[in-house]
Amino acid sequence: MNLQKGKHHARAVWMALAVAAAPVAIAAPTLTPVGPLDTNVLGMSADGSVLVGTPIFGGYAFRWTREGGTENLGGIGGNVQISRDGTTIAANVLVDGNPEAGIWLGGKKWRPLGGLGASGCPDLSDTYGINGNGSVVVGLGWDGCKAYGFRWEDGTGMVSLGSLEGNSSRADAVSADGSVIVGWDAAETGEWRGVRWVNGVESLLATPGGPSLGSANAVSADGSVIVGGEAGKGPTHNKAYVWTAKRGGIVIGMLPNDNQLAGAYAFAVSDDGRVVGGASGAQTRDAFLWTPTTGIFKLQDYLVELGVQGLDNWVLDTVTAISSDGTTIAGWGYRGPKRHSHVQGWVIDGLPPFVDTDRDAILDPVDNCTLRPNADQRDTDGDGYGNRCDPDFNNDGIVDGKDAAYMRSVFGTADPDADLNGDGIVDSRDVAILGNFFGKPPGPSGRVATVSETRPADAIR
Ligand SMILES: [Ca+2]
Ligand SMILES: [Ca+2]
Ligand SMILES: [Ca+2]
Ligand SMILES: [Ca+2]
Repeated sequence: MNLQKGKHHARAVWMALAVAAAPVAIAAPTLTPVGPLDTNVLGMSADGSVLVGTPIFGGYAFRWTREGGTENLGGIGGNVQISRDGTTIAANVLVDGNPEAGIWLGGKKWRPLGGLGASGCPDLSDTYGINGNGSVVVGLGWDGCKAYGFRWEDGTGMVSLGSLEGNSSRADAVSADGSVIVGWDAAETGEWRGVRWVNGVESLLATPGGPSLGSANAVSADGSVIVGGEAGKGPTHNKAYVWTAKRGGIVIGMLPNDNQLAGAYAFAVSDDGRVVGGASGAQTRDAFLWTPTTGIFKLQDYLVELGVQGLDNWVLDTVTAISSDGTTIAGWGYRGPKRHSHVQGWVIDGLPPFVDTDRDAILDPVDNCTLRPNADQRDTDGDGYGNRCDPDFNNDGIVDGKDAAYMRSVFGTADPDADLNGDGIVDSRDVAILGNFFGKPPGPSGRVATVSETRPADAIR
């Protein structure tokens, strides 16, 4: 009885401390609308400071910063992209009535980059990607009505990347130094196959016997990780994928969806290749993220768990950009009191690192035992520490003789709190777990500010 009474008192004090300290110790990421209503955010500098986009029906390119807001750059929009260093913006411009890839020169002035032939269809060329310092632009170039991926650089001008069998191709993205370009190459059947050009030499991403890999949409800064869509095994090619030279193509799937038309596309990847983002769904879509241990998950759900405010009126549709370190993520979605009210860009700042230390598919910031695999997240006393790391039954912050005594008193029963491993009985396995924690605090838990983060340890003794 005394133990129980003490337990509740101590828990109340502990929870009060944790709640009071949490806003200081764990600042929630923030969601900020980007650009005017009914525009898409399509690109972001590597440090997350400058974002670019265009209205949903085109018309101009814009540049957005947190300090300066939206700047209309003119041009006609298209696939507006920005160099990793934030200095150079590429988009489509109108030349003699025909769209053409161009580079922004300041104000509303643009430098058109030409085409692959004397005439287009009617586009002469379309922007799709730009490298680290803005010296290389890639995209789709037209020679009459034949279209191929292009690489443009000052000096060489616009050069066709060709294709494997003489069908169409397209260059969608380029590595920081301009040496690796990714995109698609059409088969005789018309199917878009994911490809890369390394110093101009083209190869298919898919290997015989492996999954089909469709259009490649983004490449990591160093060119080693490529992401895209239209991937899968067998007849349905509708999933997102990650490709690396070492491991080949990995189909990362899609968010759960009963619609036969559902599919997922990856559009962005962090520098280390460990955070991938895109869109998944059918008529309506949801922004997703993928990491190696968690697999694919819905971004909006994760943000809610992290305590991000202001999400109620949003449906985050598509991730289009991820900063170098993965802590800033941008895209577009629907904003307003009703779904599909208005299209608007967004950026999320201050995301914690995408680390899953114990590899149990629960990211550290929301894992209630960050160092013990506990995918079920069982926490029977509801204190934010999962049972797997919570032999501190009286919640006084230390696992000691009092906790051991409590476990002894319920040994052989189904006491939920003392059943640390969740197998339905308090037995020697649970005693062993308690033994590992003896003399130590419970946790650590991503859901509770640690003692050192809240206040000096002696304050709670
Ligand atoms: Ca984990
Ligand atoms: Ca865990
Ligand atoms: Ca607990
Ligand atoms: Ca047990």
